Amino acid sequence: MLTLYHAPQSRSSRIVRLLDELGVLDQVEIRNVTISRFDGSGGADPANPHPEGKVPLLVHDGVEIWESSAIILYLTELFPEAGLGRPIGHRERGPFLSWLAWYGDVMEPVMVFKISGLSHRSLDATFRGVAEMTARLAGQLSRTPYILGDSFSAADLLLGSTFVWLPDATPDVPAIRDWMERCEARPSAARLAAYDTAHSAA
Ligand SMILES: N[C@@H](CCC(=O)N[C@@H](CS)C(=O)NCC(=O)O)C(=O)O
Repeated sequence: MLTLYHAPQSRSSRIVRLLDELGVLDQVEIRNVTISRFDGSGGADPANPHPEGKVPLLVHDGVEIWESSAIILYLTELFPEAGLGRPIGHRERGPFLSWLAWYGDVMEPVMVFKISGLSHRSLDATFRGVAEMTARLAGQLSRTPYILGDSFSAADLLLGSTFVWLPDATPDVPAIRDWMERCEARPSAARLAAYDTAHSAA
């Protein structure tokens, strides 16, 4: 039994999209919950078992899995048929794990500091900044159409979700813009937007 705790238009949206890409939406119960939003609206939902009141949270047979990259790894391994993860032994396994971790350890902090207008020597020393993050992405995407190589993976879905969330922050770099266009042309992007719109209104 799989349950995803989800708040429309939030970081859990990318997990709904992943479930769609994996073709398993019918195997997961999606429970919509409220969360505290940046603008002060909303609030933690007593129906959400996440210890910090956050989403996404996946519960599998009573066991909680939290943090987007962990949930993505878990689901791509549970449902390998769609080929969105990279199994042990695959030559893209290492880069797959690395990009998932890089998202949470570098990309997201850098973006949050940027939109918060924060800058400090120790932040720069630890995470670098938007220029370095952009160069890292562009370096890969100027060599391959997707982050791991020739085919779309859950790493593209996770990294790209940053610029779905913050379209104006999409770097003006052709390799990155073309990659986002390729990722967002996938039917799952429009289906997620429709899903979240329908459930936001509810
Ligand atoms: N690093 C976590 C971040 C989760 C997170 O902060 N989610 C936001 C939604 S966009 C949330 O639940 N915020 C409510 C809160 O912080 O109370 C992940 O990617 O899963």
